[in-house]
Amino acid sequence: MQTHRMLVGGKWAPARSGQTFPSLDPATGRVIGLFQQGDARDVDLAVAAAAKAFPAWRNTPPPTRARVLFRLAALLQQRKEELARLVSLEMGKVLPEARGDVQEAIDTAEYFAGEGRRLFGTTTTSELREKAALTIRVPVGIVACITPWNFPVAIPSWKVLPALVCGNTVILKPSSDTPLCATRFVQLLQEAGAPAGVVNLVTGPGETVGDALVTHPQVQGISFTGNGSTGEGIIRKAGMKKVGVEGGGKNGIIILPDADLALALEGVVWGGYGTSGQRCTAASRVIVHEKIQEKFERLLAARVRSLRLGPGLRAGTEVGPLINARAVEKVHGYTQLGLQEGARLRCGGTIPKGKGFFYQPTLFTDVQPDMRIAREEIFGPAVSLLTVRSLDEAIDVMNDIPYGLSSAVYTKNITSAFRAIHRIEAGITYVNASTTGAEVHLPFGGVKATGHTREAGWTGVEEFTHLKTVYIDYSGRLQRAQMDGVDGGGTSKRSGSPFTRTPRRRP
Ligand code: UN1
Repeated sequence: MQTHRMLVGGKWAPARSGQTFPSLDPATGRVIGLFQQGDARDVDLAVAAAAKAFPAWRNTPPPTRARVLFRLAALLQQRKEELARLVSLEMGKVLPEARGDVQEAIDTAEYFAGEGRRLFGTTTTSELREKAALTIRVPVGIVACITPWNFPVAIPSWKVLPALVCGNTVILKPSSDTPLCATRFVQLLQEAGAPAGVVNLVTGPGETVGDALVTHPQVQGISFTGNGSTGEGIIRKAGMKKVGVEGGGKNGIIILPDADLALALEGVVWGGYGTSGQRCTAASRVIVHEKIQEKFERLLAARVRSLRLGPGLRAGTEVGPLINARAVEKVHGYTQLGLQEGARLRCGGTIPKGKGFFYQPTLFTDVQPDMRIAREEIFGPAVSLLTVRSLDEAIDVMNDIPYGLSSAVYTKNITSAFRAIHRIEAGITYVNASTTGAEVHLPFGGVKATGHTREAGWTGVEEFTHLKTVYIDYSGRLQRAQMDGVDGGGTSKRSGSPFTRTPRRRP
């Protein structure tokens, strides 16, 4: 059994605790590697390494920093298949989706490598003569990226790569369910030429490693994706640090009577059961118009029953395992709850016998908007079907939850589509496409209990920089904003202050 180390200041090091923890293959429950059980002492060392590396990295021209990302994109491309197999092994998603996970990291590396020659600020006018006004982007400093297990390569890339190109030094704290993918990702970054201390990896529990990062006085920025209540805790503890939080969703798909039903069906199956429902963007509520409810329900139940459950690495598997035994318990708990609440279990709802952390794809119908199964994030292959009488009611049901990440509407009517776009309370709305599948060059994030951070695309740059506003006065005289420019840019009469002279006349 291989024991993996953490990366601190360019060296692969053991944890101070001397302890390790295992990472499991969720399809079998087998241990696939041992990882360092880091704690606050390891965080201190990693922060010291990141602090040491920061001045040189900040002063490296962004196009030079970006070369690391270009090289990483090429390495990820070369090793795509090997990495995808690792993602499938450690996280459990089916191989074609695992390839998508790695592809998302390649796309991200390419996008943010290009950012090395952009990092745009804004140039604007001044109210005063012979004065320039502009903004430049400066790095936040030492940033902690705390990442979940469900996109074990893609999400670290969303955070670490923009942070690097923007001139920050980084400490990555991956989920303890997928440390092997994070270790490979960081090894590739090192191979791509990230200097010592610029990227550090500390593995271990959120309660110790995560907490130490969030409260460390030298850590200036935190980017977290994961559980909503952990995210809220981070916001409370982080004080004045720059914090980005994405804390889950309860995403819905509205299906109107004029929709292409076959297309909507594929969308619901993909959004609801793809990645075994373990995406923040997964579709866990289907809000169907009563005119088509019966037909749609029948079609959906038949399709869900036919889904092939199995190991992610087995060809032909459509739904892989859940991440761990706790997840199986949680999803099953929601099945019990749904039954107690009076929803109708149309299919699934059972834990298959045998090894691994599997759950039968589950469909509840006759679900009411106030039931907990319709409001809480289950993060598993469980979909609730709700019936409505109109678009207005559908939108009300869609919005009547704490979260606001992704959403979708299936309709051929442009008026209905635009009404939905404008009125749905979510960070993302798809029209005639499912709730998952965000592309890396667009902002990603939510509203309400999901959090309000936007990451990826140009908002990835915003997340990992501060704007500095710069005024350059080349007039050679004291010019006072809001006073001297009021009547025509520096030619106003003296205001009577002892600090101003009458502006010099031009020749
Ligand atoms: C997540 O689950 O937090 O849009 C990210 C999607 C993926 C990313 C999901 N590109 O489903």
